[in-house]
Amino acid sequence: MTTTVATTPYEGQKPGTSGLRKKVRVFAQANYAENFIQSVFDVVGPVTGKTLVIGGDGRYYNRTVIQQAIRIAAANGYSQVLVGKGGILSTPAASHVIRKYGASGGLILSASHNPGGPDEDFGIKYNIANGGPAPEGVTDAIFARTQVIDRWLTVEAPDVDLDTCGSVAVGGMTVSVIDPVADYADLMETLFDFAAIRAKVAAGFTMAFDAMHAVTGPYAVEILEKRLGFAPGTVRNGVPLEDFGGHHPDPNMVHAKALFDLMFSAAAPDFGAASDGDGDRNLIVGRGRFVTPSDSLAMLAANAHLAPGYRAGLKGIARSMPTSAAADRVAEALGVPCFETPTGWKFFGNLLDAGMATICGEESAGTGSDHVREKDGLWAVLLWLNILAVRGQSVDAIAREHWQRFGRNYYARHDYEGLPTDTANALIAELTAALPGLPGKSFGPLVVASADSFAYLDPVDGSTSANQGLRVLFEGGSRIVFRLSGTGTEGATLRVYLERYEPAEGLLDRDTPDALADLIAAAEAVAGIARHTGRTAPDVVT
Ligand code: G16
Repeated sequence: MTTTVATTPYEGQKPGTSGLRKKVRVFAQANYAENFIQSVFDVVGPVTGKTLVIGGDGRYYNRTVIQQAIRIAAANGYSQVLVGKGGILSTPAASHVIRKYGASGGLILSASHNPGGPDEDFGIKYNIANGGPAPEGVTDAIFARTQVIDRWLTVEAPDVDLDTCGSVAVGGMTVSVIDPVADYADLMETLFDFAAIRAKVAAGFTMAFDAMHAVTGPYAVEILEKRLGFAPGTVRNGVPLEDFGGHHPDPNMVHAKALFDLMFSAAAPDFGAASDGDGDRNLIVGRGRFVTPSDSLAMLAANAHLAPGYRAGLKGIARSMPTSAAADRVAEALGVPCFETPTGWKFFGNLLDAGMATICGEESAGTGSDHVREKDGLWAVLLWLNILAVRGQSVDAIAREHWQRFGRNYYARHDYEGLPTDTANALIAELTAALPGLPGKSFGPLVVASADSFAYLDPVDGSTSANQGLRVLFEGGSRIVFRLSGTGTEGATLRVYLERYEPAEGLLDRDTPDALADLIAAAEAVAGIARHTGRTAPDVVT
């Protein structure tokens, strides 16, 4: 029996870069999650007879919202819900399940790399039938719906046992609890040369994978330890915890410090990697060699043909605008197009669907391909392993050869977190107004070639997205990008992306902070970061 529950709108249910992310205590308010989920179904409906996938990264409050979503889905007329056992599905696995079972979409419950727990973050994202994040047209419509919603629908039904695979009826709908790992692991076997990697492991190749007590633990144990033969214990922090063990499940040199320290020590294994809260980000670190996400995209693209799934070559490469231009040089050498999109994986969906790009990547530690419509942490790790197995070289040697061929894009991102929103907006407004006067100006040895606010024209559907970051480009290929994060839950985060291009015949072995010193000074001079924020150093450097 369907029940209609009267409600009133909540302010601020606007999906950001990747869905609606708020504190758990915000989501826990009466009707808050229900309003948002019902708004999604109202926008993407009619949903009668359709299949919905539900999964999350296992963080605190996942199970509560999954039970709510199941009842609301039944009341709205879905015929089937597929949910990962334990409520778990990594974001790339959810994307695959949506595609494989022909679902009309999915709810992914995650706040990605943000911390979890009763006082921390939660999130809900809707993905469409191609398996990818809903495009802006859909998220805008969902937001509009949340502003006028006056009821949500539910059925009376007990909670579904999420810990036992099998099917049960909820109202007139079937809920199938599925193995969250099997389909995804099988897909990976079709893309990569598992036999070559297994042989390499059998010959003594070692790795450390930090699952950060997040969703990839069960996937990594199955694939790395069971199917590829890495020693038990290769996967560290492999049990998903609701609060990620009290840490930020963000695979960077700050939050995966233990892995970094190991990889730069005498005890380092051959290869190190990590993934984030929901399994879509990756960290790649060889023995004594960190590979920036931008470089990783370029190196993976240059070597992808060594893996069975990409032997036919790439149709194109796509990267978000703040990601370094290292991939552009690879695309040029391969004779394929390189697309520059706004930040957010949702902008890659059309290019992948249209067969215009095969590999995509972002500076924020996301890389992926047309096998799903999300970035995919373990995919990147497995492609690296495949390349290492075929080339028989270290990560460091592969990186050095790459730079000797293409030049090196020294790169860093400086984050200023928890700024008052007004302060951050004032900085951006002032800089935006100053952009037209910058070309021709010098900052130390750097001369501004051009400056603009990035806007994107989607070549597939003709839609435009304006105000996607401020770019200051210097002569010689260096640049600074300023942008406000769209994934935080408190105040504003200013991101400053610094990139310096060093040609192949130049100095390829400098320390990154040293190589970027002129750009760091120019960023301060151009934007007045200290003047606006009172901060003299970033909170996080990645
Ligand atoms: C999300 C998006 C990514 C984006 C990242 C950073 O990642 O899916 O495409 O690059 O946010 O966004 P921002 O700079 O706005 O914080 P995730 O891993 O958080 O879902």
